[in-house]
Amino acid sequence: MEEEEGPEFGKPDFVLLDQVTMEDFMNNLKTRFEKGRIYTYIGEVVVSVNPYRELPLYGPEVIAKYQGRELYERPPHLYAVADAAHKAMKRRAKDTCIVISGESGAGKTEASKHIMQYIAAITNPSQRAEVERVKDVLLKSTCVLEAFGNARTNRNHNSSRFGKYMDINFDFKGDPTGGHIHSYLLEKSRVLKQHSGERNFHSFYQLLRGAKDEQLQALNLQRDPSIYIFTQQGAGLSSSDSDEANYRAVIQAMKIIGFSPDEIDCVHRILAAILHLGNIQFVETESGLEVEEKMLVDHVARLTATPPELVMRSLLSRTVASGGRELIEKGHSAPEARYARDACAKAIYERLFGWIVGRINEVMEARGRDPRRDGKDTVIGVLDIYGFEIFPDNSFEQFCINYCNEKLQQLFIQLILKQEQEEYQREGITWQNIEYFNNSAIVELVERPHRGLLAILDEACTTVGTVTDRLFLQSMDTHHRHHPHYTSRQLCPTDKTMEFGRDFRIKHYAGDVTYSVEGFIDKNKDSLFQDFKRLLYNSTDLTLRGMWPDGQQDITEVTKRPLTAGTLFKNSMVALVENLASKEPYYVRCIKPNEEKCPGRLDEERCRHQVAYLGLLENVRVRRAGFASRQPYPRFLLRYKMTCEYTWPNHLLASDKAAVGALIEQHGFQGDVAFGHSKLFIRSPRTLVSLEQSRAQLIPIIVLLLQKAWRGTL
Ligand code: AD9
Ligand code: MG
Repeated sequence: MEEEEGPEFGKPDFVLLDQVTMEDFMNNLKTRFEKGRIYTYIGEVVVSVNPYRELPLYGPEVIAKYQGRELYERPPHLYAVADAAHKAMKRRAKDTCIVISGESGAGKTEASKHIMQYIAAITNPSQRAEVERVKDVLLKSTCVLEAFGNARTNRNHNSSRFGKYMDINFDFKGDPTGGHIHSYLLEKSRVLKQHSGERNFHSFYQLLRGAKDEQLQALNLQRDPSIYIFTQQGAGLSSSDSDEANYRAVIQAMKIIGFSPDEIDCVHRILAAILHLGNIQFVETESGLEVEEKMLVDHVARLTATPPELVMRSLLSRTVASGGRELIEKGHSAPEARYARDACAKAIYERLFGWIVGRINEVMEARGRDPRRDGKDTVIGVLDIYGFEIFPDNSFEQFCINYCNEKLQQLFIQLILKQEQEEYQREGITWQNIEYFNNSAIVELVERPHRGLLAILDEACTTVGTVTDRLFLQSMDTHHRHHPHYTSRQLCPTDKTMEFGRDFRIKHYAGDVTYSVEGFIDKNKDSLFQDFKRLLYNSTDLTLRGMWPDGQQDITEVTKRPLTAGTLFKNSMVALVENLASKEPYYVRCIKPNEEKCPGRLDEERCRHQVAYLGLLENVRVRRAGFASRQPYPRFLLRYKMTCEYTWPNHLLASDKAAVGALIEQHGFQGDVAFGHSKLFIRSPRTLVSLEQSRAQLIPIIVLLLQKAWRGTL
């Protein structure tokens, strides 16, 4: 690598390790990390370790160094991968995707931002206005989505609580013409409840902290987050200085994207309505259930532009169809009313988030399509999705997130192998299959029709009568008592780390996770009474009304059961994986160096675990078992021609391939290489290292000779 420094900085590619053991891998990772080299390759995969401190690795000067260069010409960097994806797209009209994975706090979102910034910086040299506009929206969308979809958690102060896949469309010049964001499973339960030390979504604190006094008054809000049940948990963390600045930044970003002042106002009213809704309490009186502070209902009604009496009615009762088409109003008990209130608060926030994503997509809708490609643009997709999660208490959300990671891991292994195999075929080189850990049994356990855990959960949700979470657990136990990746206390009575009738455990590829079934059925059903939907659909605020199109249905028409949250998630994952599989993938594997977010400290035990479950050693082995390196003949010559008398300074052979053949023969490496149609394949990293050494020894001599030649002393 041209600019890579000496051995004290470790190997820039794990493929170059002398041996592929965990020890060697960790030593290299550590050596590099301590020297501020947070990026290392495995072939074309970037392994990134979160430094938790600002490093001088980014910005226009660094970007300029990577632009248009080949991956191995510069020290490992995200920019190189972004450039490779962009080049593949531009030169070969290939759709590509960059998949960023790693656990919470490992640096995925930061990596995705660097990648976007790189792409924005290297495109549109002619400064076309419409392309600049698309770039602005792309970059600004991150700030808005983070405000509404990120929150402070114990693992990460700016944790993405949704999965994000963003397609960027490019025209034939390689300039962005539009984009589309898919969001996955927003953790909406956070609206109601946060663990100790954690916060609700940033948006709430930003509003409370950043809005002017008059605006807060108009929203009937007070500045102190501890007044609101939804923001008073996570003691001592309620707001910070950055909330105030971010409030302004988000509004600014929304304006640039194209949100109208009315729309921004509506967003704030919705946030305020949710806060008021959270403070509504119910009391049982002799005349029935009542709301304690009626004023709050008035606030909610005014902020959502709905009649207060209807808000009150939706909180205290629900409409049910009794027999035929007759509708009756059925009063809630206090727990039912609390449940309905919470479901409503969560749903309003989720719809708001979905609407924001939709509005950004409207603005980014691809324009200026390229007629030379039958109207089809090429695409780079960037996936920044939640990493594997193991908490002390794991619930439905972790179950979905970990299933998502199983799917992505499966894809990773398949594609890395597939890609290798395809390249060998293309180049006419024989290849032997490599064995690797196949996690498809775990994916099947979760998603298989009829017997998979999601199917069993759906069945429990649609069974008439009261089916409890406990019965759901029993059903899983019955179906999977012999499954190698499934267990529960019932099936393994001696294991006291699980609770009877509550816990089950999945042996994930990344480790064992114990899930509590409590709340699974409820979260999967994800039901919201039609009364709320109708109420909000009938709002006189057109923006808000637009978020509730399903509210126009009459209760008697709502016969079809909506798809469950689990099934919707599964479908979206299947579609995502299909989409990724159709593109040329690039991978960024992020590692979190320590739990304490401490700058520059690498906790070996934690990293070892991540290296293991990300399958990085396997990745190195696969890469080495095939060919450690491959280079087009002209590039190879450019780099190493000085090491051979037949090729320096220029060769006279029939082709570059023949010249490379002569060079390889002179070094005696014939047994270690294969000659493809357009590329040289080198099996052992040692060969490459040896070539690099010869080159390094010759460079000073050549420089000296050149200097002499210039001075005319030669
Ligand atoms: V989560 O799954 O969304 O909870 P991420 O996205 O993997 O997680 P994130 O990118 O948000 O993690 O990084 C966490 C924090 O680490 C950031 O807020 C930064 O403070 C810090 N970080 C991450 N990457 C870098 C970096 N390249 N340079 C400096 C970094 N700091
Ligand atoms: Mg993130």
